[in-house]
Parts: sequence; structure tokens; C-alpha cells
Amino acid sequence: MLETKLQTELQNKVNKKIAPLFAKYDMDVNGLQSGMKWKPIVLIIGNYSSGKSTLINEIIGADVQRTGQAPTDDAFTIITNEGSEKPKEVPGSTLVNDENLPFIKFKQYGEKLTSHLCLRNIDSPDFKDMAIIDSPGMLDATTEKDRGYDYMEVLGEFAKMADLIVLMFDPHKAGTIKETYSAIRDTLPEKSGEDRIIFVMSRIDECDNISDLVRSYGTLCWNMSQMTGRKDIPHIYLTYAPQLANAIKNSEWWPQERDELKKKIFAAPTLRLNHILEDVDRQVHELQILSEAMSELSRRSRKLFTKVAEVTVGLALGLFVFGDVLTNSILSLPSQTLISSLREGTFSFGNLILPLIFLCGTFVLGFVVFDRIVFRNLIKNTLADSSTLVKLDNEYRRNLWKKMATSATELIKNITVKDIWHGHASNLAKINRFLEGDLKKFYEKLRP
Ligand SMILES: Nc1nc2c(ncn2[C@@H]2O[C@H](COP(=O)(O)OP(=O)(O)OP(=O)(O)O)[C@@H](O)[C@H]2O)c(=O)[nH]1
Ligand SMILES: [Mg+2]
Repeated sequence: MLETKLQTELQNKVNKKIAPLFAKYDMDVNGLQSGMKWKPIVLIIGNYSSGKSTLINEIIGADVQRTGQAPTDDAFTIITNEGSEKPKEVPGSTLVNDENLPFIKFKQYGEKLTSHLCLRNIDSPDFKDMAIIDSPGMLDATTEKDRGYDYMEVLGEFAKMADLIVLMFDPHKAGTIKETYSAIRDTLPEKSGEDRIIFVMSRIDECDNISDLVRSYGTLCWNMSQMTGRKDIPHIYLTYAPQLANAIKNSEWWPQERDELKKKIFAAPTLRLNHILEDVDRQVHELQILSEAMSELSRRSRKLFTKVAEVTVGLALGLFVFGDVLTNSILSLPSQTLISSLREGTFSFGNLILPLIFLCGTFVLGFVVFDRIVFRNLIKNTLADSSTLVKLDNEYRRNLWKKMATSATELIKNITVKDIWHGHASNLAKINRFLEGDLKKFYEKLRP
């Protein structure tokens, strides 16, 4: 399969060319690498009782997940086909320690999350090359706090990994979609995240009549335009589980987009490579802006260093030639200066000792002045407004910088004089070559 081949190729390129640079700029290389591991993922999220587990069971064709009217499920369940030789259930504590799986990052949320995480290994051949994640239904904000881990953050992490996010809600709770949406929105790539989310209003058969449905739909559209700030509302799939549907009067009036929704879910693997490319693209741009900032800081430092060095060399040479004349006139030391020894033809190595002390002393002093005063001042001024290090000429770059400014501050705080020759410019050139060359080629290969 072309996608799998390209995925491996991209993985190798990233590991070889970009991963070492991530480490140099103290960026998390695991985030970059784990995004490229494993199979395509569909994440199902939404309010409790919105019909998430019912939809999953319907897709699998078996009652794999428990369903029920009250909040039923408080776990993240990864459902996939790992082969019959693997166990039927893998607990969270095993998942977060398996290097071959992309779940290591969930370890940081502690035991409370790992005990609410598991992998369910099913027989279905449709799930050999994809996984679907059922999530605990969203409750109200106060109850969310009792989970013992940051639910929104965890949801955001799953959303980042997912190739397709299905956001479900039912007509009774159409007004609460905003929290769920904002939890995942920030974690998705700026440019394209929107295509990764699909909105589903489920259980519409429970509306008493069309005007009831239209009212719920209206509430939803209003909330959506509020949260996206856009007037064009994305497509909302209106669906219900046919086997559960209440007797629907005038059923020909009732929309039913269940099959289309299922098709979309099974098409998620085709989005996989695009998703990986976007993620790599986003993270390498983050790296690029950090490298740009450090490269500019190094350039400014080197410029100041050259100035200090010029003054130091001038002063050192002056003192080399005339320094002993000065001490001779004040302290009568040395008895014969370098110049007079040369003029009188009595030069010996002894005449060089003081001039050499002056020469070396001035160089040391010059370096100390640069290190302790000039360089430190530059760092202090830069920290006061680090945004001057990079060009922020469009909204995209401004947002990118906002995200990376804290990391940049950390790097700037820890920079030493030695680092200003550490090849930030060549790092930046490598990053630019990767973005302009390698990554562009991958995008071209994907274009139909
Ligand atoms: N009438 C009708 N009932 C539905 C439909 N979908 C789900 N239900 C019922 O609604 C209840 C909630 O469904 P679940 O699938 O458990 O919902 P969930 O989103 O997984 O809920 P949590 O796991 O608690 O977050 C169950 O009793 C289902 O039988 C539907 O389309 N129509
Ligand atoms: Mg459920």
C-alpha cells in the first residue's frame, strides 16, 4: 500500500534529519515520533448518553461496548484487531509502557487514568488496519473535576493522535457542545484541523416532531457559530440507530445519514498520511521558529563580540608596544622598555615579558567584559522582549511564536557564550531544507 510505504519513508527521514535537532532545542521528540507510529485512529467523543458506544457496536456488528441511559462508561477503550495471538484485553498500565504503541505519553496522567484505559482486541477484519476509541461521556464541569485526572487535557491528547474525531451529541444536550469542542480545537493543527472533526447529532428519532428537531438543530448551529467564530456551519450528520429508533411517524421526512457517517469512519485510514504530514509540518515549524530565534540571538551576540574583539585587539596591541613605557614612567619599571631595547639594539627575551603580560591580560579582560557585561546585557534585553528575534509578519507566525515563546525564553536563559558558535544557522538551514524539500515532496506524492 502506497500510504504505508510513504509513512515508513517519512518516519525514516524525520528520524534521520529532524529528530536530532528536536533534542538540541529541548523539544519533545517523542511527540513527533509517536504521532507516526501505529495504525489510523478514529476517536469518538461527546456528551454522556449521546450514543457513542451504540454507534461503535453497530459498526463492529457486535455488542462490544456497554450502553445505557445514565453515564455508563468512564473509560477510554481502544478497540482494534491485534491478531488472535494477542490477549483479548490489554490494561492501561501495559499500554502506557509499550514502546511500540503511541500511548506512552498518557503515563504522566497517573494511575487514575491508566486504570480507566484499556485496549480491546476484537476479531473483526475491518479493524486490522484501524482502531476506534470509545471515550467516557462528558459530564458537567464540576463533576469533571472528580475524575482524578485532567479529562480535557487527556481528550486533547487523544484528539491530537486521531485521524478522525467524531463529536457526538444528542438533541437533549445540543447546548453543551462548546466545552468538548474547545478542549480539542487548540490541540489540532492551525491550518487544517477542521477537516479532522465531524459533528454528529444522534438519537434524532427521539425528537417528537420535525419542529422539535429543527429547534435542537438551531441551538446547535448557534453554539457552533459562537465557538468557531464562523458563519458557515460545517456539515452536521443527523442520525439515529435504526434498531433502537422509536416508531417514527412520517419517516420519509426524517433525515438519516447513518450510512454516510459509517463510510466516513471507515475512510479514516486514507486521511492518515495527510494527518501525519500536517503534524510533522506543524512541529517542524515550531522547531524552525525556535531555531530562527536562537540563530538571530547568536548573530547579534557574534556582532557584539566582533566589536568588543576589535577594541580589545587595538588596546592589546597598544599596550604591547607602549604598556611598558607607561609603567616605566610611573614606576620606573622595567628599567628598559621594549622600544628602547630595539632602538638601542640591546633587545633580549626579558624585554618581551611585560608586553606579553599586557597583551594576554587585555585579551582576558576583553573576554571577561564581553561575557559578564556585554553578553549578559544582551540576554537581559532580549528576555525583556524576545519577539524581536523573529519576524512576526503574519497571523500564523504570531500564533506560532505565542506557543513557542516560553520554550524560547528557557533556551535564551540557558545560552552561554560558547553556544553562539554552535551552528544555529546551519541547524536552521537544515530545517528549512527539510520543510522546503523533503516535506513538499511528500505532499506532492499525496496529491491525487
Ligand atoms: N432511541 C434511540 N436511543 C438511542 C440511540 N442511540 C443510543 N440510544 C440509547 O441511548 C442510551 C445511551 O447510549 P450509549 O451508546 O450508551 O451512549 P454513550 O454516548 O456511549 O454514553 P456514555 O458511555 O455514558 O458516555 C442507550 O440506552 C442507548 O440504547 C438512538 O439513535 N435512538
Ligand atoms: Mg459509552
